[in-house]
Amino acid sequence: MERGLKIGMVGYKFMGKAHSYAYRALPIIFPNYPAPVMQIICGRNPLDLEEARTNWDWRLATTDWNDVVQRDDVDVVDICTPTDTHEAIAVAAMEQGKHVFCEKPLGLSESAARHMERVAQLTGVTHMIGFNYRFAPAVLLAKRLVEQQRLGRIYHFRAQFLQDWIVDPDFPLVWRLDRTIAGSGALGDLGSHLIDLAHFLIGDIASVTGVSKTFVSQRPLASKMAGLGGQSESSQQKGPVTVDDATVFLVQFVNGALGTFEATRFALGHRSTNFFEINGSAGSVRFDFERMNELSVYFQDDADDVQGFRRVLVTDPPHPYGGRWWPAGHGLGYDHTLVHELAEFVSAIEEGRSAHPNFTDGVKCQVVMEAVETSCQTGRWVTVDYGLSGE
Ligand code: SOE
Repeated sequence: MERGLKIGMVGYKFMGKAHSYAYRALPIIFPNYPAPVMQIICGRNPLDLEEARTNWDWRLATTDWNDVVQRDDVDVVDICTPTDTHEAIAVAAMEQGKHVFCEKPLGLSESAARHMERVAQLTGVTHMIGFNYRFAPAVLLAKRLVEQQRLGRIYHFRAQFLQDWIVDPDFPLVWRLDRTIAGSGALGDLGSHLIDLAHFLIGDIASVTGVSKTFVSQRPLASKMAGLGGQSESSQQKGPVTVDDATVFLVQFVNGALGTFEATRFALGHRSTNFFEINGSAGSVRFDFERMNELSVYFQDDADDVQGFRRVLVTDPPHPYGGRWWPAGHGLGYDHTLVHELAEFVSAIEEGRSAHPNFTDGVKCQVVMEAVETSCQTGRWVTVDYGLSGE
């Protein structure tokens, strides 16, 4: 019986490539975890699919995800597809007893996400969602400082996820701009990460108020499906953008802290700025993904003549994942957060425990996003009711 976890992955664009890379690195960096076996990759276009299979060294390939979920030689299904297919693939896979890793956001709606969570609980499989920024060492250090009360009582959490890839009005109408496929725009694609970080670092949210905008409402039809980076040829015909280009919102946390959030694809000059700052009664921290190996910290009890934010390079042995990769001073990147999250997933499967973040975190995120959308439509504050059936 071959050891290791046999992976069936659905999707081969940005996330499919990133996860393939992470599976390759896993056994080198986490040799004591079950080694992933890259068994079968699934995608729609046979030519692109075969190129992905050979380039990333997957054993098999299929254009039918039903094949992936039904195979006896697959233990895990990794869903790297657009949002509209998450629910069907995940439910079918879990009903076949497969463990499931699903990219964010979990589903097209709160009800879809709750269905996925319910099936995960009924089938008892290990389930996880791809909120990868939790796994940056500097983010984990910020969490440690909050949990150890070293920032004191938390007053503010401010977070921004800023991109600019569709500022050009001639950028074509790709799937991320179609509500029926993506579920939402900047809110679900970028805001979901910020909401998860808020839950992870600060706690539950009591109420929200928001405003969203679609700056460019019509775009050239994409002559073929293209992803974020893939420039598809644009036709002269135009179609409607049915998602938000930007959503900004305020939250009141259950613990009394205030939150300000900004998710936009129209922040010209920001390729993928993912930033948060936490202000407490005893200190503050600042994380900027563009300098992801650093955490800026401020502590009130520093001597009066040296008060100020200082930079901690989060690569030393006492730091999260310190020493796991390289000696102190050698930084990590975006890809390392994916290796960390997949290490959490395979170790949870091996140890028979819950993985975190999981589908319950996905449901909580979906609940907050729908509250924000309701507020954007009504112009009022909306109370958040997680109504969790989970653990
Ligand atoms: C595109 O906006 C995107 O790839 C998101 O979908 C990812 O979740 C984020 O990590 C980077 O930007």
